[in-house]
Amino acid sequence: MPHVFKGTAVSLLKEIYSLDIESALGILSKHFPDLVAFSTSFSNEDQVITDLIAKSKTSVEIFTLDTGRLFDNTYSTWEATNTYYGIHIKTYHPDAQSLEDYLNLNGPNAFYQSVEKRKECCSIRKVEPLRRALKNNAVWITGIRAEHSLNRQQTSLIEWDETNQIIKYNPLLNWSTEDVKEYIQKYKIPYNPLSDNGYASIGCSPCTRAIKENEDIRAGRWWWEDNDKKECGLHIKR
Ligand code: ADX
Ligand code: SF4
Repeated sequence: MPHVFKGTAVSLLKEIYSLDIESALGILSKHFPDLVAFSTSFSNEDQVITDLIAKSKTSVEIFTLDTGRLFDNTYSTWEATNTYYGIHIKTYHPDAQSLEDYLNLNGPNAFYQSVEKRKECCSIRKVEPLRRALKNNAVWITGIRAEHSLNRQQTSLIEWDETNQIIKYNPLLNWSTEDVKEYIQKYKIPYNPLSDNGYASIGCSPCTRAIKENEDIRAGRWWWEDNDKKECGLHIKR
């Protein structure tokens, strides 16, 4: 495990606070060569970050958590992104035995039965693979934005993630939905076409639906659950 701690996050925040994202990526990569990793779900936010990483010419690793239940459009966006940038986005999969046990016990769609079973599915398909992906890294880059939820409004541009013992960098924290769209249109980069059809936030296909006008950005995620339960465990603060 690299030697990083809460204090490192605080001093890095001061260092990069007023910089543009490409320069900040350069600073982080210089501090932690080959120990900076970006998790992409191929959301519009994540596509912007992938583009900025490519432009920054840093060695930031890009990985995804393939839950096995993503939309076909998400897999196509992944393929298009690999081709566009000439890269191979790394993938982490759920532990085969844990998933097999869960499915044999609960059936294929148990996430609709209870919050507990839904969280167990997220834990096997996303959270445990994320732990493995972050294990030997010092900085984790994500596409979370303050506009997504109240929880995320309490997030900082750079913060210490106690759960994963890692520095977390959220470069688009203060971007609006419009800022993200404008960037994608300006640079004509690949993006998930579902986002043109009301899918404001995109996760696994059985747990995501399109939103109606005036609905909250994350209303289409786990829509059958109460609002305060709508996190899968990737971004939970301890
Ligand atoms: S979630 O916690 O509700 O699933 P959300 O879909 O809002 O998260 O995405 C926020 C950020 O979490 C993304 O920008 C990305 O950094 C990370 N993330 C979410 N899902 C995945 C995934 N399947 N693979 C990799 N990163 C992901
Ligand atoms: Fe399972 Fe749904 Fe969570 Fe995906 S979002 S890991 S299918 S419960």
